[in-house]
Amino acid sequence: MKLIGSYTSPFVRKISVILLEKGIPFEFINEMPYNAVNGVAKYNPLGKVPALLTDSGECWYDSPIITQYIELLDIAPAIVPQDPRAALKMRQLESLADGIMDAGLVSVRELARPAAQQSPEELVRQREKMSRGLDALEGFAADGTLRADELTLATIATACAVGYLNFRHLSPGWCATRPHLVKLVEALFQRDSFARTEPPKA
Ligand SMILES: N[C@@H](CCC(=O)N[C@@H](CS)C(=O)NCC(=O)O)C(=O)O
Repeated sequence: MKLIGSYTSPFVRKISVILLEKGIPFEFINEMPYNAVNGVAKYNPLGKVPALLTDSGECWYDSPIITQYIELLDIAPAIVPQDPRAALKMRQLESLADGIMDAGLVSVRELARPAAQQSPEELVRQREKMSRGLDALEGFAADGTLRADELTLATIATACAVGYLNFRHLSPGWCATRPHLVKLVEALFQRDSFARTEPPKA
């Protein structure tokens, strides 16, 4: 199995963590989708990472589809419940965490533009998405929907989203008012799979 990705992408990290946790061997193909010349479109016509190339030559993208594919392999530990409604709820939490990653990514792209071309309104819009998303995750961590002692698709995606905000310094001080989320992500960050997938220091 080959995972096409970049070391800084939170979506790629989500997939790497799941493969590591399940002990599924994979080769990492490092591609930078934002480079003018890159090989990503060979695997995903949309030019985005992650993509997962299986040994039989199937290619899967985007990350929620890849997580479904991996779960279908039925390799322990299961990270999505069997019950279809419970599974749907978990995938909604994955979408919430992914949406925070999306907003983070848009912000990073906006901030990479020359200062005069940046849109302060767009940056505020994205910051509000991140903030509301974090508040929602804090609520789920507080009411026990997300538990620090559980390794699930939702807790993995949550920790990847928060890890990305930390890495890009996008929401400084987020932890001051979200104690349950802090406890949750700190537990996940202790895991070997998260230590091995930490984004490189710039
Ligand atoms: N919904 C996609 C999002 C993936 C995504 O946005 N990946 C970024 C890197 S973090 C990318 O490849 N961007 C390249 C581009 O948009 O051209 C997923 O979950 O896989």
